[in-house]
Parts: sequence; structure tokens; C-alpha cells
Amino acid sequence: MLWLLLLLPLQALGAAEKTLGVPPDSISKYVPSKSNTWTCLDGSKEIPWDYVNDDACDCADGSDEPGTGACPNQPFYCKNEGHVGSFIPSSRVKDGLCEPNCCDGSDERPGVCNNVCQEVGQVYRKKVEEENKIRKTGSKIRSTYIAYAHKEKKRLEGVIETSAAEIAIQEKEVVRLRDIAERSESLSAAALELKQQSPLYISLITHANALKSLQREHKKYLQREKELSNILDALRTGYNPNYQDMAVLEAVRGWEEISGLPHINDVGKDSVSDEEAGVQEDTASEVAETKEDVDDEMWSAEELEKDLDDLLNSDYVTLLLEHDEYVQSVPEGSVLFDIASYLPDSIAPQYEEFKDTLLSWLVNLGIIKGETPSSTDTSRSRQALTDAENRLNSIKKEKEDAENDLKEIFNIHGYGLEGQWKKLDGTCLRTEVGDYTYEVCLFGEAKQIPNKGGSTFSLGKFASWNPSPDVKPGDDTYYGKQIYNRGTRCWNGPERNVVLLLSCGTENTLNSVVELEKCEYQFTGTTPALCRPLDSSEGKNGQNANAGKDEL
Ligand code: MAN
Repeated sequence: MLWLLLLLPLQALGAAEKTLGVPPDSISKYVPSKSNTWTCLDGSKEIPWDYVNDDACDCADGSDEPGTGACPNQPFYCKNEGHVGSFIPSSRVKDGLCEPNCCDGSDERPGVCNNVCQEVGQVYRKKVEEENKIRKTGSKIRSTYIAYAHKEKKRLEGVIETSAAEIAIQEKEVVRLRDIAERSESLSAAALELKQQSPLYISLITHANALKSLQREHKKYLQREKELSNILDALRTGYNPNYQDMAVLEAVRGWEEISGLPHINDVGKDSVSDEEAGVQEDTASEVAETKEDVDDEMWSAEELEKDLDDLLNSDYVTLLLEHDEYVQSVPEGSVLFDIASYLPDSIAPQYEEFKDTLLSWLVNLGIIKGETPSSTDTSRSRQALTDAENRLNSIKKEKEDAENDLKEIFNIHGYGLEGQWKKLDGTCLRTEVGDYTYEVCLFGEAKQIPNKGGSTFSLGKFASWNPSPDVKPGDDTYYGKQIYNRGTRCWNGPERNVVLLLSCGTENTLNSVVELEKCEYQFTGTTPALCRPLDSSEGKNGQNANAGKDEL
């Protein structure tokens, strides 16, 4: 019977055979005219309807033979009912081989291949279901990555704003300190010495020394008081009242009174406890504090403890120079000394010249001291300037880094338009293969670390996402590949480099490493950053690359 079927001319078969190999969106183009003719899809020729799928190529574009393989380089569409439709090249039609992509066997003559679409479809659907499950969980994690990027953006904007304000303040500080440093550098040692003779400065130093000495003595007494308290506490709790030693009893009573403690013999009686005594103690110290609070200008014990050292570490020479500057900036009360303002404009320049000459004579004669620009003890003011400049540079750097980071966050070529990769910046993934542990720190560096000692090789630093010109930035195929290059050079070979292939997964993992060519490594891994939500229009996520447009 079968051989009879094979002998049947194609035109004798029904309309279904005329549309064999035609994809669903083109079916409407395969209908005969009223005069039972058909026009090639490129419009170049009109042929009898019978010529369509008659196993002889008539149209230049091959469109008359969608299902026979008679015209070269044509796509053949397998319906694959029960599974997913797909295309195969016309060269594989009726070649006697069952194509895996054509599970319905429609590419071969009837009876050659079994229709296995139900089974294949079932396996496929199960796989898709599992992938969807992973995608569902992964996309939830991905959305936390996106939220992180938004938070990070806000944080960076805050850093930029604060550092801009700090830069403005610090720039002024640098100008101020530079002025002081330059001033103090231009002062002669003698001039500084003269300034240091100022009664105010001498008194300031004396006060500082007195305070330092008081602080030292105070510390000594505190220590002594602590030791004495310990002795008296031991006496209070350890003495034997049965000896009736009045001197001891008096000492204990006295101690209890000044430290606000109940008498030791009463502790335990009528539920009097040391804790209650603590209340008394608090009251005692409160009284003391209230007494101290009388004068607002006075420092509290806490301030003395915390702030006195800072005060004593003041740079007194800088203070002196600042004071000097301040005094000079205060306008002089009388205009009588401003002789120039009383002179006619025409003589003023001659007067200024005369004044300068006179001053330099007086300096040369040793009658007055001049300010010669020689070295002085300026290290502290120069150091203060250097510190301020360093601080300014570090704030500027902080701002610059934040600005660069901000540019990358929602950048299609950086951390993605949604910022979904930002969270993974610096996340390191590892796996052990053979004698090595391979590591990739995302957006950082890939490494090959020997497990049994020896040197670690850099396999390259992050260079780009998928660089292929056929790949559209932002697509899953774009983010599915990272390139790390310029690693340690291979002996007699290229610099080591890595291609990291990523796919959607519920965890960030490195799954495999192969050295495809010498010193060229291919890593594969998974990440939730690639799990788009299921309802996402772009969410094909590389599934079933061979699938046709209409899933059945
Ligand atoms: C090391 C490793 C290998 C590499 C050779 C090349 O042994 O980095 O992966 O193939 O060097 O000499």
C-alpha cells in the first residue's frame, strides 16, 4: 500500500500538502487565484497552482516549494503539533533522516519518521515548567537587586551633595592655612621670636603649662583616691565589730558618710541594701554636680576628661599668627596715621617710595626689625596645610568616585538599565576543577589558584559584556556573557583571558571551567540577575532557541 502512496503525484494530494512547510503567518498567501494560478511571493512570476509544492523549483525566490526541498536555501516549517513549531533548512527535507527539530516527521515522506511530538512536547513542557519555577524565584531576588541599586543611587547622590559642601568649606580652609603657612614661612626666625615675646602669648603658654601640670596632678589624685576607696571598702566589709575597736569603727563610719553608704552592720536589716545606698550615693553626687553647675563658664568633669587634651594640643604658634593677622585686619581708629590720604595724588607715589627707602635704612641700621623671608619654625603650619590639602583631595576623590559609580548604575553598558547588576559588583564566585580553584569576582578579576601551592595566575580583569556586534546591548544574550582579559601572559602564548557565560539561576554560582584553548578559559555560572519576571516581554531568557513563533 505504501509504495502506492509514494507514487501519487503531489498535485493529487489535498490543500494541506500545498501548504506543507509554510509557517502559520504565511498560510494566507498560499491560495490559488480564480483561474487556478499562483504568483511567486516575490511577484516575479505567475505559475499554475499545481506547480506549488510539485517538487520542481519554478520561482526565483523558491517560494513555490515550501515543503519539498526542491528549491535550495528555503526554510521548511514543521508544525510539530503537541510541541513547538520550528524551522529546518530545505536541504534536510526528504533526505531520509528524521530531524530532531521536526518531531512530527513532516520533513520526510509519510511513514519514514514517527510523530513523537507528544512525548517530546511533554518532556519540553516539564523542562519549561522547571525553568519557570527557577525564573520565578530568581526574579524575586533580582527585584531586590534592583531595589538595592535605587538605594545605592540615593546614597551616592547624598555622598556627592555632602562632599560638594565639604569641598567648598575645605577649599576655604586650605586658602586660610596656605596664607598662614606662607606668612609664617616668610617671617624670619627673629620676627617670630619677637612675636612670641607678646605678653598675651607668654601668658597663654604659661596658662597651658599650668593646666597641663594641674591635669597631671589631678590624674595622680584620682588614682590615689581609687586605691584609698578600695582599702576603705575592704575595711568596711572585712572588719570584725566584736573587737569593739573604736578607731576602726570611726574610720568605717567616716568612710560610709562621705561616700553615702549605709552602715555595714545595717545592711540586710530592714531590707536596707547597698543598692539603696546607691540611691543615696546618686543623691550625693547630684548635689556635688549642682554645686559645680553654678558657673556656666566652668567645665564639667566630663568635659575635663574628654576635651582638655584637645585644648592642650592647640597649635599656639598658629594661634599667635592668626591673632596677629586679626589685629592687623582691624581698621585703625585714627586716620591721622594714614599720611598718604592727606597728600595730593600727585605726591603720593613719591611719599610711598620714600617711606619704603626709610624703612629699609632703619632695618639695615638695626634700629627696627624687618621681616625677611627666611626659614622659620613653620613645620606645624605647613603640616596643617598639607593635612588640609590631603583631606580636600580625599573628599574630591570620594565625590569623583561617587559620580562615576552613579553614572554606571543605570547604564545599559554598566550595571544594566534597571541597575540589576550593581548588587553583584565585587561578588566572588569560586569552583574547584582539577588542581586549581577558579575564582571570578564579578566586575573585578578572575584568578586561577593552585590547590597544592604555587603562584596564582590572574586570568584577566573585567573588560566588557558580550562584545559581539550581533548582540543588542541590554538583551539577555548581552548580559549572558562577560569578558575578562589581560591576565598573566601564558608562556609562549597569549595573555590569559576568560569568557564567563551566565544564565538565570536562583543563586550566584560558578558551575564549570574549561580551558578551551591554551590559556583561554570558559566559565559557566548562574545568577538571579538574569531572571527576568515571567510576564516580562523580553523574557525569553535563551529558552528553546529553535522554537518557532507560535508555541502550541
Ligand atoms: C599553567 C596554567 C594552565 C595553562 C598553563 C600554560 O599551568 O595556567 O591553565 O595552560 O600554565 O603554560
